[in-house]
Amino acid sequence: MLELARRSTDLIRKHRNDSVSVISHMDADGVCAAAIMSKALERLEIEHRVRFVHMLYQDVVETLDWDDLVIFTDLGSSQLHNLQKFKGGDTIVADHHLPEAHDGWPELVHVNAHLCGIDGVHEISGAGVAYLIAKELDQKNVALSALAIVGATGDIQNAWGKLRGFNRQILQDGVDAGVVSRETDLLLYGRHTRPIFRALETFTDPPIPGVSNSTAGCITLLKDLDIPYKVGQNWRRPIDLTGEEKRRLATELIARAFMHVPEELVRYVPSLVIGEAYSLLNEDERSMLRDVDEFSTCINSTARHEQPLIGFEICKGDRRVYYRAMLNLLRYHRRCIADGMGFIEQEGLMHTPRGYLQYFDGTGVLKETFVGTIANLTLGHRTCDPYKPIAGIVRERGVAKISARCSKLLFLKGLDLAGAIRNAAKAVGGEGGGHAVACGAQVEEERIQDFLCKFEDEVAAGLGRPSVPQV
Ligand SMILES: [Mn+2]
Repeated sequence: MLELARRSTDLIRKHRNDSVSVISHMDADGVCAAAIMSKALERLEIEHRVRFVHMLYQDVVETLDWDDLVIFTDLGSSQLHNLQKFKGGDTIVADHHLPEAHDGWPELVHVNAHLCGIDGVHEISGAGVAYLIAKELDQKNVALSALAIVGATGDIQNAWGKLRGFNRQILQDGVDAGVVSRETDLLLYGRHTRPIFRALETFTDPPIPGVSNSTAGCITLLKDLDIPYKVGQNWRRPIDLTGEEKRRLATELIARAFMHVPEELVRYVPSLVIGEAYSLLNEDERSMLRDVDEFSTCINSTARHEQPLIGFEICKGDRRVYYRAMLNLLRYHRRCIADGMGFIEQEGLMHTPRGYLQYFDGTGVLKETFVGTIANLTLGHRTCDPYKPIAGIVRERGVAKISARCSKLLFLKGLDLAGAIRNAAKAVGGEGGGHAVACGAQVEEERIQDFLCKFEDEVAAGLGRPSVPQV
């Protein structure tokens, strides 16, 4: 990997005074990867342009400009066949998705984790690969490890309750550089920003009886455990709890989850309640950007609303104009969520014939880029069986786009939802992929029922497989 990173740095230096562009994936990891690459290029005073795309489909590639050096981050590896027009030109593909073979393109430097014996699905992200190149360009770029951690989290590579494999080396770089801290903590969302009872009520994977989705229940729980949720006029945040209070709370959360979770999944519960949490030490203590998980969610929402440049500038350090723009976007995001969940509430969910899968069709109501967010939240909603995957569909111009999500418990049990959706899509002439608990596909609209049946078969088979080894 380092050898390939070195070859890319040679190529970057060679084009110091030429036209350079960075093309990246429009998701949290892709935005972080582009920001890392852009910061590294700026340090060398190399001018460059940045563009974000969903996928490198043929029609998208047509619209990309030909520059003296083109750098793809967090995409490219699995769609090299669509990049023919860049053949013969200096190109870097820095990616962690499963690569396809290529030949007759000696100018291509293909930096892919899988080609170096590293598990790109779980152990390094696109931002991580970009970071390795940045670090090779200049050791001072170690501070960018913070963004590589945000990117890995965006791709849910911490689904075990902590980062693994190569990501841990990057994490260590961040700790050594003083930009990241690592703590064992309750895995509550909003550790630095939300009152403890709010953080508790939004905890839904696994569902905790009397806690998930229940403000009153959370307040009663805290009272019963003798954990004050207010000091004077101030709400206490998860981060404000003492170690002893956290232990008491964790024990109770795990015990309650045990009552609800099916027996075969019980052993995975503790790792979803307690795990490693990461903080970014250069961010304000009460900021949404302080916790890595929240940071990545912020960046993810900019990408979901097709405003990745906002996320990109935030990653690069802007805390003024773009930060305000992001806050506005998040307000809009919350409104979209409320509307989307209202729709789910009203319509309810449908089920595939064998009952392994639940789904909804948001055509005409939900934006295609937003259906995944709603699928994710629906998983924690009372109308949903949290122990079965859920798919959200949007049909547009004869094409059905599907986003699927499942509980981390199913992933820990061994279900690879991305593999399942890829196989199912392929079986009906479509395309699919993504991450183990969050993925998507597109198929022809008239094949949607066939697709759902195939997807269900794949899920059923996947749940029968042995569990992913724990590290
Ligand atoms: Mn990625």
